[in-house]
Amino acid sequence: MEERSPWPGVIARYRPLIRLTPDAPVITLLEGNTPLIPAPRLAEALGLSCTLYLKYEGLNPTGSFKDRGMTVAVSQAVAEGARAVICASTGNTAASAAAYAARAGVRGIVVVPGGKIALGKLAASLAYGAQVLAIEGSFDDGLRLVREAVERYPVALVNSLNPYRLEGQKTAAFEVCDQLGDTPDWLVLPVGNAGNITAYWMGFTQYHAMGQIARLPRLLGVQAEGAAPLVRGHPIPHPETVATAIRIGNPARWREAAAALEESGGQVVAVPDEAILRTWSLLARTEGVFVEPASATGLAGLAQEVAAGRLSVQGKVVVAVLTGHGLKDPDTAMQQAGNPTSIPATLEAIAPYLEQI
Ligand code: AN7
Repeated sequence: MEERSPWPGVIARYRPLIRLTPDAPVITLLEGNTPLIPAPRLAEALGLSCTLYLKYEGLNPTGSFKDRGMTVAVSQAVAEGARAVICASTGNTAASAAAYAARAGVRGIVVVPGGKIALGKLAASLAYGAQVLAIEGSFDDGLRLVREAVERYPVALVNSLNPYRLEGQKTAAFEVCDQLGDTPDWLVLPVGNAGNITAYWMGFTQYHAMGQIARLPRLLGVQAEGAAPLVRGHPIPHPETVATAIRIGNPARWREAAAALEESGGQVVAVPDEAILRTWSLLARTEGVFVEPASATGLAGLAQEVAAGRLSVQGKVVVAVLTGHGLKDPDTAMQQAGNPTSIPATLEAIAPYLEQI
């Protein structure tokens, strides 16, 4: 019989490479080990003559990449005696913090921009039993608020300002290299608060320094046009985009992200919401991969730059990080994809649809 070695979660898998107090209890939902899916039909539809892979992070336990960082941040917080964790969030960090707080048996408090987070994220955060505080304000206002709150109250901050979040999130870079058996030429991803791009670069440079990979990838960071502080070079006071996950005007990891982009010889670009939604639809229809709009942003930026002749990926290996699951944002999906066709339960009624085949 084949020997069974179940996936142990990102801390146990990469423990020697992760900074975490040695005696910390490991609070895990067995996150990580997400598939790297070849996407030839999508590459063709987007006009990309590269070998394209999708790192489908929506398959993490709470449906986004945030779980990789949250397992480490909450484990460390519990090791330090925290009885509550807090974050500001556009939704996915909230859901992840709420789940790992429940798993740890500590309180979770999440601050979200009122009316501006996707339904699946709100539902999940409430279901996990977190205290969900919807503010009259943006994500950036929320982040300011929680930074002030942790100065006064004994509660651990689990936004990506917390270095342990990055320690966990960098494991996605290790996985990409382990799965490919090589370094991709380009890693493409959406950028909001800029924690993820910072963490990927930490992971790649660490693997490179260890001799696990022979070279480093280039990074393509993509923002929504209405929320593109890194591209514009200044904070955006009132960011707007259909991709609510990345509706962020003043990223906490701005400096680190800019350094990573520069060191990698990469680029940061902005795309309009229409391009995000077009790419979102293509992902689902050409490859059967359903993501939330923010997750389509990276590929929309790649396609835009290649079409404009500003970037060539011909013959290259490109990994696009799909950060969150499509079920997170059912409202946008329904608005874009339309309603089902209602018919009576008869063969006559169904026949016209089968005759079209
Ligand atoms: C699906 O949940 O900031 O650049 O509060 O949910 O590391 O912020 C979410 C960010 C991309 C951007 N894709 O990553 C939050 C939050 C999805 C996301 C990003 C987010 P960062």
